[in-house]
Amino acid sequence: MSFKNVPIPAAAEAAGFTKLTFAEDFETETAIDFSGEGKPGYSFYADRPYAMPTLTPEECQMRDSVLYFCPEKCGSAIGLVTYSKKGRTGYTMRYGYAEARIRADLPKGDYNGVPAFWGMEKKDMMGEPWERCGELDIVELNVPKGRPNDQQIYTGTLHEHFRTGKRNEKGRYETVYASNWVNNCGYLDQWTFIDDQWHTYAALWEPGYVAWFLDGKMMHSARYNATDLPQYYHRDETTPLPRIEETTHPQLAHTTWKGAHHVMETADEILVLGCNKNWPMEVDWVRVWQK
Ligand SMILES: [Ca+2]
Repeated sequence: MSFKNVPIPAAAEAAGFTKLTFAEDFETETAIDFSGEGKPGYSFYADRPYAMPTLTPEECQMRDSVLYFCPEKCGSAIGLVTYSKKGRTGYTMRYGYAEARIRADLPKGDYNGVPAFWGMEKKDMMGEPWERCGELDIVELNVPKGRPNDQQIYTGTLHEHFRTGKRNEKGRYETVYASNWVNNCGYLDQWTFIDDQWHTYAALWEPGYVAWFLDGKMMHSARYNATDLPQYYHRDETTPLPRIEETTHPQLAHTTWKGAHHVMETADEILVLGCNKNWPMEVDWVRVWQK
């Protein structure tokens, strides 16, 4: 880490998140552990959860303080992670301001992982049992539905995943429904198109509240609690976005949206960088500011 005199983002400072608790500039060999063993002292780990193959140095090249990330297989945008399942070491986040400077070109064909900087609960990535699990997508680039790969758009989303708690015949925990995602850009009035230049993507996460930022400007926010439906807002923070009040899975009808995302209050999020060789991305740095 070589982060002296890094300016605190205005939104982070306003929330009291003035301590830099994670910082990676992709300049030194301690940026990524390729050993597959999960050795302490690295920022990112190439050994991945969910029995995915360990990433190789060819897929994660570093030049001139930039990560050129083009993983061959990156289902669900799971690439480099800040916590190693094998070594049980690394970084997790609960509350703070997480940001990354990222550049991506348009997709060059089929892809199975979009350029993304996001967080998933440690208990899921470690293969532990859970019933509800929170996911914080700080940024995912997407292509508008029904259009060719000629535009990339910005999305920032909260997901809550549900499980029954039972194991299937293979011993894996049964997931009955995942992602009651509410606030993807499809629910905003206008898409936010992203060009091929560098941009800074961030999320501010406080108890009951998440706000998403693009180049320091708030894009949208969400408020949630344990007893009501989550509410999402336009960037003015006063105009509510429409709620989605149905679930697509009948087994969860009784829990429909109630208290969705309050699970985040006990979430330790492992941060993830993901993309695909047909939709690679470059990452200049990743930082997290906390109290
Ligand atoms: Ca850098």
